[in-house]
Amino acid sequence: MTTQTASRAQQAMALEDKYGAHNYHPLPVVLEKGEGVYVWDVNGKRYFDFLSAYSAVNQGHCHPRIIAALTEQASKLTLTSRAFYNNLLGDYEAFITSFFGYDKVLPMNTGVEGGETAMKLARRWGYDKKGIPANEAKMVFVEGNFWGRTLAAISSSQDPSSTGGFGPFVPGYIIVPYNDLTALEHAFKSEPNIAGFMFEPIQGEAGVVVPDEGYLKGVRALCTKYNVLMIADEVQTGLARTGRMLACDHEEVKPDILILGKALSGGVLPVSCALANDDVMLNIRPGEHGSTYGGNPLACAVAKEALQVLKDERLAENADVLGRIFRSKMEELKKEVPLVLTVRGKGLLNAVVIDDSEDGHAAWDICMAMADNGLLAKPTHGNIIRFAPPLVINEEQLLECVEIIGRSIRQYAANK
Ligand code: IF1
Repeated sequence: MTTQTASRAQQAMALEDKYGAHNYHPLPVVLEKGEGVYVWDVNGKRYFDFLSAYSAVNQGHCHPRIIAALTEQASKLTLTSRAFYNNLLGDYEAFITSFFGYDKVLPMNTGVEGGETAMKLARRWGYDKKGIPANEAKMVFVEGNFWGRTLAAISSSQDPSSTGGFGPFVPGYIIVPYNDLTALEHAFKSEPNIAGFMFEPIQGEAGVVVPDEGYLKGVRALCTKYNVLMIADEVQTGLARTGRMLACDHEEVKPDILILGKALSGGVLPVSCALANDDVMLNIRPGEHGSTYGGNPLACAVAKEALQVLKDERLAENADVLGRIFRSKMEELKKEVPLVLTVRGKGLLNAVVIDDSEDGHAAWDICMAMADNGLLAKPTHGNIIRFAPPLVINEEQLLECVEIIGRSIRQYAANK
């Protein structure tokens, strides 16, 4: 690293420290370019991106087709607000509702806005269709959930780093254990005013927690039996990440409300949505929900192309095949290195649990070693390292990354 590039990196970090809120603790890497599975820092060093901006870059950084859609539309019309129609929204709505098989879509921007929208749709359906008494609607969430940083979202969290110092919280929430159909049925039986059950088909932030085979089907059956809306938060698991277009597709279940975000734009700009059929969607009437940027023509152009790329490049199939190879290689590593406790995941959403009993910083230090060796990943909940590359990665690149991961863990083990 020359003094000039070192100062560029240090200057960038110093500026953030001085002028930015301290609401993150990033790895000390300053990125300035991305293409496909690669990112480059200000020193020109290339890395494999194994975080994919938390599954927002499934199509790879700066996918040429998505960037072309962005730049073409950006010079025509970017935002009208919903005070008027625009020429792209209806076409995009027809496209995405057909793509996922729902009557209608409510377009928003961030993933958490998608969750808030789903919750308002569920509550309104509860009052207008299920007959829940006014202001008595309950929502069921699971332990270990993460659906964003708004007050409604953190109100369902048990994580002190999400909730501490932000109370009071949104009322009407019931929390049940994840992957526990008995507990879920007990909640449904004991509370008649439940409007919806919102959950992740695989828990991302919790550390890639994969439920037992049959859990999704069981949730679907219980929601139907007790007239509770099944709300799948696929902001992170959706859009080919787990080896199927949606994680719910692994058990062929169809949620009543589907929440999408992140890779819906291929990592180009915030685009999210809630999809539902008319009996749920049409209870919200004009002027009762929305957002300045929701459904803007730039987002419509980008999201339509981002979805088409997933299909045309068969990214779900690629994620399924390469994910199996990745987990088998990590299992081999586990046999050789005691530090590796658990390997889990589906498709290219995987995690490795590190034994941090001797050193609480083990996962962080391993991530620093991987960064030195040209691969970026970040721990969650201290000792869990998530491995989620863009879904455009090929087998040769994946095997190169397996080598980097193994070498880095061995280096850490040898030096600790
Ligand atoms: C950050 C975590 C992941 C999500 C699910 C909704 C949202 C998210 C399943 C909200 C967002 C992001 C938030 C981001 C880091 C990342 C994350 F570590 F914070 F928890 F992925 F695991 N549903 N997850 O995972 O979407 O409003 O952020 O667009 O830095 O907070 P958003």
